[in-house]
Amino acid sequence: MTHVLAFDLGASSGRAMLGRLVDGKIEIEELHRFSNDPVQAGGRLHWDILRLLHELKQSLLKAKHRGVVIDSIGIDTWGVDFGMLDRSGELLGNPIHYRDPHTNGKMESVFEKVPAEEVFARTGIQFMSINTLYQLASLSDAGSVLVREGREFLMIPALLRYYLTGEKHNEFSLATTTQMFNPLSGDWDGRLLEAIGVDPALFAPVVQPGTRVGRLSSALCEELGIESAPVIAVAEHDTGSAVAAVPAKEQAFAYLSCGTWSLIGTEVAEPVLTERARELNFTNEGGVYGTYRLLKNIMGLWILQECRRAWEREGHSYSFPELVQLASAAEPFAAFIDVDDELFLQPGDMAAQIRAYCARTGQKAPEGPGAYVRAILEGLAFKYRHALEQTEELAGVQFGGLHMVGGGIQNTLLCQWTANAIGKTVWAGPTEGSAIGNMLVQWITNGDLKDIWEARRAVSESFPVTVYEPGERESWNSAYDTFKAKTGLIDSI
Ligand code: ADP
Ligand code: LRH
Repeated sequence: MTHVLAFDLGASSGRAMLGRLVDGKIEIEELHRFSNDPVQAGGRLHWDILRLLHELKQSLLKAKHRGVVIDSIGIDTWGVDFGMLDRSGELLGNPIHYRDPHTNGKMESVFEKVPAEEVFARTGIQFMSINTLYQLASLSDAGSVLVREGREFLMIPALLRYYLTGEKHNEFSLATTTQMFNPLSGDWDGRLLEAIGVDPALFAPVVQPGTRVGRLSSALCEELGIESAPVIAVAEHDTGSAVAAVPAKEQAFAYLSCGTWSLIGTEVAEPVLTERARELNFTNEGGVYGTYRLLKNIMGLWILQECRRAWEREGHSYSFPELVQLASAAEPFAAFIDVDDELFLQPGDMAAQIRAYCARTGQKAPEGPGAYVRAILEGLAFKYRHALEQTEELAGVQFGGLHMVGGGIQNTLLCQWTANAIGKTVWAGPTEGSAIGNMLVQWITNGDLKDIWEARRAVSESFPVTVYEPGERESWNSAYDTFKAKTGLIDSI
């Protein structure tokens, strides 16, 4: 029996999952799970890349101890971040975390060189200060060694793959998240790179999801005492892998990938580069097999994660299920927050940020953890409705319901409130969407599944889906109006 191994690294945790296909059904097994803890050092927030590499090696050892033969391996991670290699292939510095504040104000300074309209026309990507374009602009302006001495730009999965195989390739789905990749030319956008003072020669051509990109190196195999195995560039953007695993039967479907971030949208054949898409600040990220992911990045459960961390620092430890329980007992529609406000982007005491938001918008601050969590979850559900309506407008489709995947679907209250807010059915599952999508592309490449639609059918036949029907609508509709008034969000046409 052969297996594929999926490394799926989210912003809060990573896992190594073994997958096998048995009579067309998918079976998955968690080999290893580890937290992904950013590290503040030298005035910068970093990813602990060598710790992550260590965890991948631990996973390979666990696979060895399980006695399984690995057919192939794929890696997916969060978007936008990267490492830079020097002329001898050494990593320059520890990769910087997208939440480091060095990109504050950088969007505006890039737009002085290339107008925002042109940036969107060239990339089709949502304007967010975390995008690689603004990270590199900041490093370039600061005369960073990464820009001066860098010879090879590798996004996080490509960097990890380089350490496992010695090969260097970036992958398409992830490349698009940088806002430096032009979907029309199918290549890195030289004009944008030159405008920010970065040499386009640092960017090797990208490979498509499903490309075989090397094998575990002999040095690594010797170190771990393991057999080599092929490595496949899957949809190396975790959201790209999650969307690949949505168990949709219809071609036009809506999804919400729910984890540290919330990504809501639909799959399209071509990027939507219209004026309206730019105005609504939508994104067109690369998908699998020639598709694009027309979606909106929403701040997501990050705010809840940060609240939990802050309460822990104060000596109050809550599990996620406990927080959900407290929220369900709190008063409904007491405070309305726009989860995408910039107050919530950087790490910190989110309860204090919520109080600041309430003060700014003339609302009474929540009292007690349950009230804070309630405001966050309701705020997310309202934002999902807002973005789903905009997706429908841009794609010209009315969706019958919403597929939710990712770790966040374990929050059953959020799933139910999402159904209430959007007034449509929510189908929740699978939880491990990204890891499963990672596996699907490997199986298609290996010839074990025919195409993405056979793969999605296998997902729907292998994993339970929980159905949430919208409950009482009147109070959610009138609360949505209050939400828009308090947050100042505009309506879709
Ligand atoms: P990422 O891949 O971005 O690191 P995940 O998809 O693993 O994130 O989702 C993590 C989120 O899922 C957590 O922030 C938390 O809000 C939610 N979550 C995880 N487990 C539970 C649970 N048992 N009950 C409720 N929510 C949960
Ligand atoms: C979700 C995600 C999202 C964004 C963000 C940086 O994990 O990949 O799609 O790109 O992280």
